[in-house]
Amino acid sequence: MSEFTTPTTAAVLTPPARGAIATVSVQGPEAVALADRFFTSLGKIGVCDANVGRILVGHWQAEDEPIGEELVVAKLAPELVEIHCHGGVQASQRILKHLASAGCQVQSWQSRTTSEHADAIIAEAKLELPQAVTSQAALHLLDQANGALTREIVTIGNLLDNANFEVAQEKLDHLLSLAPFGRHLTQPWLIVIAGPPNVGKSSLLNKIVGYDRAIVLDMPGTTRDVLHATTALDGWPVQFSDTAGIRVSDDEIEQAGIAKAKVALKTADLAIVMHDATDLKPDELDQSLKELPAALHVVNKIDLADDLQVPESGEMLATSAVTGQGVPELISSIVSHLIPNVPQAHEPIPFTSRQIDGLRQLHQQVQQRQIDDALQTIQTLLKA
Ligand SMILES: Nc1nc2c(ncn2[C@@H]2O[C@H](COP(=O)(O)OP(=O)(O)OP(=O)(O)O)[C@@H](O)[C@H]2O)c(=O)[nH]1
Ligand SMILES: [Mg+2]
Repeated sequence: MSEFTTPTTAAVLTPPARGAIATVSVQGPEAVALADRFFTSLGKIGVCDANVGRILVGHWQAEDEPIGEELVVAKLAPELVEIHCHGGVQASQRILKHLASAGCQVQSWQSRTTSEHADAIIAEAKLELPQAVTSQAALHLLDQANGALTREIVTIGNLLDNANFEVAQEKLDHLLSLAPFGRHLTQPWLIVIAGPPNVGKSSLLNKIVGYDRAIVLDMPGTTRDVLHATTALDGWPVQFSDTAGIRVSDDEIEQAGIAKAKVALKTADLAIVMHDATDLKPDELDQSLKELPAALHVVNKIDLADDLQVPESGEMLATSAVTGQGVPELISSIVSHLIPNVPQAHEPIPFTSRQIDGLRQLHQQVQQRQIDDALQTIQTLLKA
């Protein structure tokens, strides 16, 4: 089939996991002929004779194989056929193998998605959508898949064409301010729980995620490795990391755990630095916990401290990881710290590093009034 100028391609659209049904999409001038080569419908209607929109039930079998499969073929367009076979990896791979043996090009669903969209940003949104782990994150990505960011970038291009540089610059400033939010639509915010030993770090993690993720013991130095737990706060994806209590220690394993805790703190979007209400000594905190760029300080075990005097310097929240007191307020603080301004529905948001890098470059070009270069950057952003 190499003589065809437009290739016919096949892609599995469903994930390679256990499932009832898998879908193989065949697109191109030979799509219908390829389906007819392996498929016989129950009503003996060929896919070539079926009207567009017709769904056919029948039998799929390669000539050289002793056994076939009952499945459904849908003719979605004159050059687009979907084969709905049994789920899992084997059945769909077998169909791909048959199609490939007849000259069809096999492609990934990602390549198929990219090739279906001339607009690079819309294609990226469609590729990222399956990675969204919460419905709120998915809704914002869906807005971008429906063209919100593309339209904004086109508007910025029009502003540049009309020498309206200040407004273009304002729009770019706003878009770039949403970049951290956009990146976290598919990657959870990283929150590291840290502090001295035995203050209740693991207990707080367990309380927030609602199950016993970490071992809790009344023994300083219980947690050694960094433990992760993923959850959603107010509908936003977050990953908590529980860490070893930071103190001076001779124990080699504990030292290794403390080193890992310090590394985790460096990559955190937010640190929760915990203190013990029954032994409150914020001034004695390890230096590594004092100079964090983004931290919420939490005094835990308030159920044990009737006359707790929370230091006035800096904001401190009070919790009990045992009774749950103060935990909802802590969660609200975490969310408002990570996402001070939740974008409106349908708002344009950059969400991939390619887009963010491109917008930064564009921002610089507009600032320096390199307008021809800026318009070129816009073209590249929209058509990768
Ligand atoms: N009463 C009370 N006890 C708590 C609270 N939080 C933790 N504890 C107790 O304090 C002890 C230590 O708790 P952990 O959660 O293991 O403390 P940690 O900070 O993870 O300790 P390390 O892993 O050793 O650094 C356990 O006995 C917990 O039950 C709290 O809010 N109130
Ligand atoms: Mg612990």
